[in-house]
Amino acid sequence: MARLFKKTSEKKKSLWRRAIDLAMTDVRVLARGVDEETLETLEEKLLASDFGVTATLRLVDHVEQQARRGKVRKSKELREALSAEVRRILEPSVDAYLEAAEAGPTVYLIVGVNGVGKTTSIAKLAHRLVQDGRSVLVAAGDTFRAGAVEQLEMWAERIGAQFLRGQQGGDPAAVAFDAMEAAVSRGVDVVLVDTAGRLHTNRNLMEELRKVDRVIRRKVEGAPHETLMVLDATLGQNSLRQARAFHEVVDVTGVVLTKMDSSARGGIVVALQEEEQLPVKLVGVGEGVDDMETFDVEAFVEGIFEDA
Ligand SMILES: Nc1nc2c(ncn2[C@@H]2O[C@H](COP(=O)(O)OP(=O)(O)OP(=O)(O)O)[C@@H](O)[C@H]2O)c(=O)[nH]1
Ligand SMILES: [Mg+2]
Repeated sequence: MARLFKKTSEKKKSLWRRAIDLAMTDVRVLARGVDEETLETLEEKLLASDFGVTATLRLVDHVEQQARRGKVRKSKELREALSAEVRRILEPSVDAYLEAAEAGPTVYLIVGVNGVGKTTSIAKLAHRLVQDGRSVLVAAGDTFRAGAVEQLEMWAERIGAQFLRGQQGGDPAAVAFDAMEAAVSRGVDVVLVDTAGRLHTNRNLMEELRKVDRVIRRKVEGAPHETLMVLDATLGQNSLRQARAFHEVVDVTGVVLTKMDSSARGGIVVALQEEEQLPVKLVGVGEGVDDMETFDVEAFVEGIFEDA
């Protein structure tokens, strides 16, 4: 499959350095290796930085084993052991840019709970694609929240994207249907389908999402080329539960991690890959249309494990 999106070349290490406190000033190494207390501190720090239980145990285990083999004797070596294992966890993310159609429109479906930044992320993505010279259609599939259609329309106008209106209170699957028809007949390059925020615990709304997805699949071969789950990085481990629930309903292919400009902890990137096999593909770093980065494994690893 073709790829639509180039990675940002500039490494944004600083983004991740602010987000994770892994400064291990108190690494104590005994003759046998790293001592218990250091391992406990490490475990606490990883959990506090949102690495999640599974990845945390894997990382602490790895450090312990390396220490037993005499490979971790100093703070620097501990960091090296950790970063090597995080790199292994994030290996599937190294090439994780956005997939695109070989022919015909590329369709991205954007999903997530309320207020995480779906509509803003669509605006950012559309902006980037328009700047790249693509024709972009944004479809207002959030027919639920008052003002949602207008919010997206305003973004579309500012960015120079085509806009497909949904009827407030109407069927979002009908919007998806119209959007697919319009995209094919107009020869649009990329369609971005907005959806209403929904709690993953609401079965009716999750069913509705399934229907939107089904319509897209039926209308355009190979679509949706990406189903992007938008997650608010400040919500920590809650995001994992959200991702799991959405993944059961639609085939989530990647994550847009928003609000990394705030006090969020970036370990969630590792938790998502390790526990949900979900790569983070894009990172939101503000409210403006330019405030989005592609996720770069190397910048992430260097950022979090750099000497404090
Ligand atoms: N600081 C910061 N704010 C963001 C980011 N992304 C979105 N926001 C803000 O988060 C709020 C919600 O954004 P929306 O894009 O409307 O979120 P949504 O998921 O579409 O919300 P609903 O449609 O109501 O479910 C807005 O105030 C955005 O400006 C980000 O990366 N950083
Ligand atoms: Mg929205």
